[in-house]
Amino acid sequence: MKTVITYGVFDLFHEGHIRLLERAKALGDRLIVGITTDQFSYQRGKLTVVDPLEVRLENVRGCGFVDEVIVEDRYGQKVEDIAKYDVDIFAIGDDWYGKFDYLKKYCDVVYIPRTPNISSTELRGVKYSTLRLGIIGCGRIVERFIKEAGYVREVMMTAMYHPSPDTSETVRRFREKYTVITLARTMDKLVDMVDAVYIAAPHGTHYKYAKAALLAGKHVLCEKPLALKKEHAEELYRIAEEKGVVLMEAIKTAYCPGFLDLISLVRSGEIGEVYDIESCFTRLTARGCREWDDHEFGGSLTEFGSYTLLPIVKLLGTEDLKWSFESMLDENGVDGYTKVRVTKGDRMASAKNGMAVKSKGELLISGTKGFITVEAPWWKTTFFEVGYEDPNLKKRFSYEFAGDGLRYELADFLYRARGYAGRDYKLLPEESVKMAEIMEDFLAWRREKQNRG
Ligand code: C2G
Repeated sequence: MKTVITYGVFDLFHEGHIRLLERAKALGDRLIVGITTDQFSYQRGKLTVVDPLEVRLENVRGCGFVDEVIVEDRYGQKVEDIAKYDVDIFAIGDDWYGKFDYLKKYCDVVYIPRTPNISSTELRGVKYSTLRLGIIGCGRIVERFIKEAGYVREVMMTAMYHPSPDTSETVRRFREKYTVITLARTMDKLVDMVDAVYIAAPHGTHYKYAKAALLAGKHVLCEKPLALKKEHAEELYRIAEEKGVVLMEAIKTAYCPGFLDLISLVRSGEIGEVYDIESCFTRLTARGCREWDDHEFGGSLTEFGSYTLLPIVKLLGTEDLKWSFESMLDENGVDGYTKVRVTKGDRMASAKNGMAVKSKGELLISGTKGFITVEAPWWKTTFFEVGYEDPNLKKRFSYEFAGDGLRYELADFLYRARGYAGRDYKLLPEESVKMAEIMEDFLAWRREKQNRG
């Protein structure tokens, strides 16, 4: 009796998969198939898997060649499975040629020729056409974004808009580098050319551009902060709903695997009731850039507050919050360091933001049963520890945060733009609106402080 094992995602189950499984089965008597969980696929960089695990398991189980189906959820599992299931042959498509030679120590390894001209990626492209994305602005983040979009596939940057393309040196350099991205001379032209818009223009322009794109019926992914007035943020979400399009604030932490797990863990009651949240984001920022020069909307809170306030609104909720500010302002009245204190009844939180002061970028959540410390830089949430009264109970969790992490928000945006329901728990409109309200209050408070001199 010869046991064969193979692995895969098996998304949008197709002819190529069936033929692979048929030939794998023919290599022996019993075929086991390991199906990758959504989370593990995500970790391996497959960010746009469509079918849920249950569907993928059913499809493979029902194809007629498979004797047993198992779930693969971690690196290194294959070695363990080979021993556990007494496997004789490991089989895999030859797109993986050579990659699994290390398993030859444990069993035979067979690479099966891949069926040409069919793949899950192509099927996704047929079922859902590639999302054409127009970019507004071309600052530092845009280049990172374009690079990250390469990992999401199925998204293509096709056009860009800038209010003064002929005089801006940045636009000139950008166009030289990205020749396939067409320059749209007006916002109207841009929205005509694309399915969705990514806004990476200066803070003060987000509302205007987002509104124009939403009114034109386009999905919008907007850099943080989405808006600097509560009313504006509310209006944008209302238009998005009326138009049936997606509006997402691009706070990358909200979409990254570690942070999502952290929030679920706290919500499951692991550390009891949360009474204090302390978050901090500082980046020493040289003078002569937008963050300092934009006297109206620049500064440390508008720059980093979307990160530091995120765990606070997620864990304390958005109702009945009160807040106050302390800031260090420069000669132009721009805050180089700001601390926001938030309370909700007897629960409390603080958010530290700095461009002129350096501090440790940690997140600490304190509850009635325990606490969580997220190692700096916490906004990537690659490692956190859960501590209790009894130090022996300490638990540790680690996660991937690939590249610049923008791929996670972009993959989510793509999912939602394609109409998947139930995907918008990661950053709720009311959370985004609450952060806009806090920033609006802050800017009013800062103006008053500036006027008082
Ligand atoms: N396949 C094939 N022909 C195609 C498409 C896929 O033979 N036209 C094979 C792949 O080579 C793989 C299997 O079908 O052996 C499953 O493919 P995917 O679902 O794309 O999974 P993959 O990412 O290749 O996962 O660690 C290895 C992975 O688990 C394999």
